[in-house]
Amino acid sequence: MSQTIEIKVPDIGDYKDIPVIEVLVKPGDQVEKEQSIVVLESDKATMDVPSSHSGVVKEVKVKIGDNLSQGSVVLILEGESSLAALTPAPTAAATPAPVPVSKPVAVEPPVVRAPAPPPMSNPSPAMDESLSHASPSVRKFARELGVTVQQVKGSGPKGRITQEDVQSFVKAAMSGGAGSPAAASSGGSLGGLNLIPWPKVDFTKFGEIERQPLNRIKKITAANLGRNWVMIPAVTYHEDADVTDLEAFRVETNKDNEKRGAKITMLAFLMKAAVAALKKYPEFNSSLDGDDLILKKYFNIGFAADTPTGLVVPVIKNVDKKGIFEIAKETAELAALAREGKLKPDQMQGASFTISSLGGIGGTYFSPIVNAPEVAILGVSKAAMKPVWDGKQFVPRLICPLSLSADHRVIDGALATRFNLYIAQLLADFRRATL
Ligand code: CAO
Repeated sequence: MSQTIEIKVPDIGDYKDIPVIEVLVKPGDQVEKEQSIVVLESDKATMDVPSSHSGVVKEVKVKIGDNLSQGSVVLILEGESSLAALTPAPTAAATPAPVPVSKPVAVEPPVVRAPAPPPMSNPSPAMDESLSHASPSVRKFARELGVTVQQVKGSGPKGRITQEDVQSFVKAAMSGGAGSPAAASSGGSLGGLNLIPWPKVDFTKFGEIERQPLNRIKKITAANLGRNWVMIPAVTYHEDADVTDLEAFRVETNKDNEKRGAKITMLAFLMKAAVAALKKYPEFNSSLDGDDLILKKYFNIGFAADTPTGLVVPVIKNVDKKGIFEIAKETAELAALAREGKLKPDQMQGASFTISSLGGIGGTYFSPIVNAPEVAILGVSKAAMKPVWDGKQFVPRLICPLSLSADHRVIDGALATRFNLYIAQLLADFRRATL
């Protein structure tokens, strides 16, 4: 026996009235549980809404352009009786969380983040994207490249836009050609750089090759990092922090807490030190908005997390109000979610400063890329024992390399050096944070 089931939008955090940009099913389609049924896109993130049940689509209740919130009915399914028995009045309550399909604004940091990259130019408000002839897959392809389809001239039947049209459009844009989105947009575009085209090489002339398409996270990361690298005049400042005592304290505390299963990490101390430095030097906790500087009174710290599919930047909110154990636990949980690809958009938003810690891997120093619209990022490499002159002799100390990249439009070199030095001093002696 089958039963009619309403499939609703599940909990999508603070998001409300989010436009549908793609409907992925039609009446008569067989839908599996957790299969994506519509795609929503806010100005911050794109998310797939999954079906809470399997069954056959009886009716699609939404269309492109409709605004949906938690609880909006998306589909009517003809489902299996066993499911219906479990949920006599089926609702979206059991629906898995929507999957953000655009993630970080990956670390930006060298990092990727949840927001979709901004379009390469703004569509005219008079234009309705749904009027452009393009299939959902071509629209998706265009969105991944940051192109709005109404900018593209279609060469298919009845002016239909093909994937090749989108590719040609992007090529023209990359070479700064007329009609390119970059050339068309005002300020902040890359078109003004008037760059020569990217070198086109037939690599097979030199040996065997394999072509591997970039995954979605990598494409979004590339778009964000490319923009940040070109648009932000960043300088990287290096400092050495003596973490001998801190590391000894951390190891000792972890021994004491082993039975509780709680572990404190260097990253948690770095976050606390970063917050103390942000409070002392508020320009670092800011964003540029035209000729204004937005100074933030909250202290949310993003951290670059390496995942099998690319870089993402989960965000720990209100670090100033949390203890070291709590921060360590939350970073471990968010890093695990990141690796499983299960971070929700709001878990990757709202950072005021980012830390990119490569210390668990190695390295001496590096130049992290500022994660716009933040104005600075702290890169941390592997601490190592070094001989340090104490005035009378060389003594072995555990030295942690810090690399701070800062947007020079907001932060001068002297200020950046003071900030970096202050973090190093805090790591050497956390009592300073209480002064
Ligand atoms: N110096 C020396 N050792 C360090 C260290 C440092 N600065 N930071 C961490 N370690 C050690 C820890 O002590 C730990 O050792 P034990 O297992 O013996 O205790 C080990 O490295 C792993 O540390 P951890 O479990 O605390 O993890 P983490 O805090 O180093 O990293 C996370 C967490 C999410 C930041 C990490 O998994 C990650 O993804 N790092 C990569 C980030 C990245 O890719 N950044 C570059 C972005 S730009 O391309």
